[in-house]
Amino acid sequence: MRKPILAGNWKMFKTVAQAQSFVEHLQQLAPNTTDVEAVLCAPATSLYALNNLLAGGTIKLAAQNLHQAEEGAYTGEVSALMLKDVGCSYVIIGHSERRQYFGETDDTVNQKVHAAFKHGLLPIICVGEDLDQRNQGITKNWVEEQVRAALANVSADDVSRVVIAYEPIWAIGTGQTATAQDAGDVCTHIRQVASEMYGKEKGDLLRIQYGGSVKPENIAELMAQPDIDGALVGGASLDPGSFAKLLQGAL
Ligand code: G2H
Repeated sequence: MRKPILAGNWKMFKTVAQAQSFVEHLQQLAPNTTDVEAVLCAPATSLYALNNLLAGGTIKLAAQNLHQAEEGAYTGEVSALMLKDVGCSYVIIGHSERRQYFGETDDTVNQKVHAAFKHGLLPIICVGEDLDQRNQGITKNWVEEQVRAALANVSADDVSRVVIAYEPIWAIGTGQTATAQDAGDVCTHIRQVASEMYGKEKGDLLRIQYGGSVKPENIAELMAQPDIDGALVGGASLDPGSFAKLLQGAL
């Protein structure tokens, strides 16, 4: 019922030439993947070139951030309209690195979600607890608050097109992964929250990814959890061979 979605978050890696070379390799290794939605979240500098390479194929393009304003004097920022203009289908919003290093809050995340929808971009909204919160046993409450805030005033029509990425901060880039069961439990809770907010039918349509040190060796176990519909992958998405294996594992 829900199509799996595998997104590679390249973060601040790859020049345009490196990004193009990745796509050319991936297209040879995994041509026309249709059973899993493949998404590449590239740095803004590579989006235009990648859009030309990806034209007519099944791999979707995503940005890693956007600014919530329509346009204006925001030096260094990129708007939803600009991202749509260079061929993005998705945009990551509220990644923990943005929240941690760039002061993003639940409120700016919500504003960005609305800006994305206004221009036909689909948001991949990141939520997750840090180690302290996990040790305090407040993971589910924390994540629930983030989800409710991110979805404030999002319509029932739009919510079925949202992707939520559950990324426990302590598992990001550390090699530590939440156990599949733990990750699955939090994702089940996220679906329950969405169902409470929008009704079970809409909650059942919401796609939920797990992120945090996902690699070819552990993706199948994570995907076996009933409420995990895909993964947001950082380090292991940088190599086309590894990304192709992740696509296989996400089936
Ligand atoms: C979490 C993840 C990608 P990694 O940031 O969003 O990165 O897979 O390197 O832990």
